[in-house]
Amino acid sequence: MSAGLYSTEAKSFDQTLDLHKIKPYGDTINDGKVQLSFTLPVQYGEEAAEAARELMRKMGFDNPSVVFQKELTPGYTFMNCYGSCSHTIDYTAIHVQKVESTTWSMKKTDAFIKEKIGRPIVVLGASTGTDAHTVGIDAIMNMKGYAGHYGLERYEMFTALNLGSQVPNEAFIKKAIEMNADALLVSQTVTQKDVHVKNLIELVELLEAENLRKKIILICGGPRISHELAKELGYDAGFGMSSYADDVASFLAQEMDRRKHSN
Ligand code: B12
Repeated sequence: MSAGLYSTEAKSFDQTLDLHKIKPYGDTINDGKVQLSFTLPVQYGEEAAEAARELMRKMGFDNPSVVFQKELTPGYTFMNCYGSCSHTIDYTAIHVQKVESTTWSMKKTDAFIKEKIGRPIVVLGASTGTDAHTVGIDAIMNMKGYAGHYGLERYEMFTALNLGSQVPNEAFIKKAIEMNADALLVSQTVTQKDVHVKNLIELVELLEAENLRKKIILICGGPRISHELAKELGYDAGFGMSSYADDVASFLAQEMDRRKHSN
């Protein structure tokens, strides 16, 4: 949502919004209301609730309250809390590194590839390393698509193969060479102990060792992937939550065309 759109809509019912000082709201603009859930490694009870409120005060919340608590297992208590955030953000100073492409419809992307590239783009996808999550990469590649967006397998001008999950980086590269892939799509969902970073970096290093890195468009995605992180790790683009095949397909088509002109 753009700052302009938000300010117009919000100001139409509340005149107190200052984009230099925004904060969350629940009922009235600027009330700061936030709902927070967490688990404390202590016994369920009044002391646990007070500890949660104390923690929220330290986090910068006024009027903290615990509205629900439940023992998960002896010695662990889950809490739902409300509080009013005392901090504000200057929204006008926010700058985010974003994928440079325009998202088109499947029809438009197919037509563009036909005209500008003249052959189908070959794409391989996988969840790599130990990552067993398949739904994200399926959402991007599957013929049936996801949330009303057809996956790459549905496109006329993509040859798309999804290798599934827990694919070792070496096997991924072997298949890429075999298929003469134009692009690799990596999905990483589990981020515990930064395992995603390790897997993603390892793939870049292996591609470099094979002298393939520059020949392949390398994309990663997942709920905790940002374009900024992807670039930092040596990828061409990164796609996070709520990204669809349309976004990736458009980027690939436009990037292939850009590369054609820069070579
Ligand atoms: C289903 C699920 C599982 C299933 C997976 C089954 C399967 N076949 O996929 C099972 C039970 C196997 C599982 C196991 C585990 N899971 Co799990 N799992 C989930 C769950 C509930 C849903 C994930 C999902 O399918 N999301 C739906 C898809 C569509 O969303 P998405 O992946 O974000 O994909 C979108 C974007 O991110 C993006 N995208 C994703 N990939 C790509 C790739 C490219 C190239 C592009 C362009 C875009 C893109 O596009 C997609 C569409 O918009 C989440 C919690 C949640 N509600 O999200 C936890 C969750 C992901 N799991 C988690 C964990 C910890 C695990 C385990 C480690 C648990 C354990 N201790 O054993 C194991 C790990 C197993 C392993 N080796 O990987 C954590 C991860 C926390 C973290 N930050 O690391 C989560 C967040 C749960 C939690 N709150 O703790 N899990």
